[in-house]
Amino acid sequence: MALLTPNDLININKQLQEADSTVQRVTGLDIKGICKALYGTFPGSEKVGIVPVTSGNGIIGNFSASLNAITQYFGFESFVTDMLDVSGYYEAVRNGAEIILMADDYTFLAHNLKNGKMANNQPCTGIIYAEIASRYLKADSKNVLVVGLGKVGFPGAAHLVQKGFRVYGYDPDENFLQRAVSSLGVIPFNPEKPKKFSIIFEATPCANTIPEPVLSENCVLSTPGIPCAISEELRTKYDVQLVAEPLGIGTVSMLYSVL
Ligand code: NAD
Ligand code: 2YJ
Ligand code: MG
Repeated sequence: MALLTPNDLININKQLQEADSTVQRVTGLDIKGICKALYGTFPGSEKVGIVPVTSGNGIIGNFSASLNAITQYFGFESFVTDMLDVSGYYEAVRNGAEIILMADDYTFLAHNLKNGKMANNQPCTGIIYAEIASRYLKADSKNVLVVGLGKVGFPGAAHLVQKGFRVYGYDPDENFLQRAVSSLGVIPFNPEKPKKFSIIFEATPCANTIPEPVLSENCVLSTPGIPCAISEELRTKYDVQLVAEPLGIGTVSMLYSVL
């Protein structure tokens, strides 16, 4: 289980602003516009309570503060509880939180206490990064390459299949690849026989996962994976439109999905 580090979250507002302008350039919509199109919802005056959780590997420096900055960037009212864990949850509800955000080492959830809806970060992240990729205004075809078919990649691949894309998938774990082939109809991608793509969605915990021969000039690489899937050298060489941000895009996808 890859954990975020405080370093990933440095300057989260700047990272969000940059991601927002890339999303706008790539799709014609900003991140809020993508969320509205995806879920058909938009925020009213929901108050978000963020509860720091100490279990397992414990508090991640910058995590709760970053969630607070992210929720406010997207127009929600929010606060971080002073207390932790169960006492923090109690504090959040007593202080009028309508949506709870909290994470341990396995699950990062959003729970809307008013309507009962609950979201998990992994599928919500996969779906929104896939949605952004699918909206590339200069895409040359309906072909998409999905690299990594785990907890984030699989739901993203499913979303692309559902939207009518021809989805090529790659995962070195044969079981994960076969699951996507048999249950989604994903076409297994063979890195030995590469072809070029203008849309790539990546979700792995590894660096340098995109083989150079699949990159086409000015392609979109939409990737929540940490560390980044592509070197700065390759990004520049192919003028890749890179959508990559460590926490905010997935979080706002969770929030809109529970409205
Ligand atoms: P996971 O372990 O469930 O899945 C990762 C998959 O990638 C596995 O199936 C693995 O076999 C595959 N993989 C490994 N190396 C590969 C390679 N070279 N090529 C292709 N596939 C490869 O992990 P996950 O929960 O799906 O998370 C994926 C990444 O996304 C992690 O780095 C995680 O931290 C990150 N993440 C980011 C955000 C965000 O908001 N940016 C949100 C959630 C998760
Ligand atoms: O409250 C805190 O500071 C910590 N308990 C946050 C833990 C955050 N958890 C993760 O980063 C895990 N990878 C689980 C979330 C999966 C989505 N990336
Ligand atoms: Mg994100």
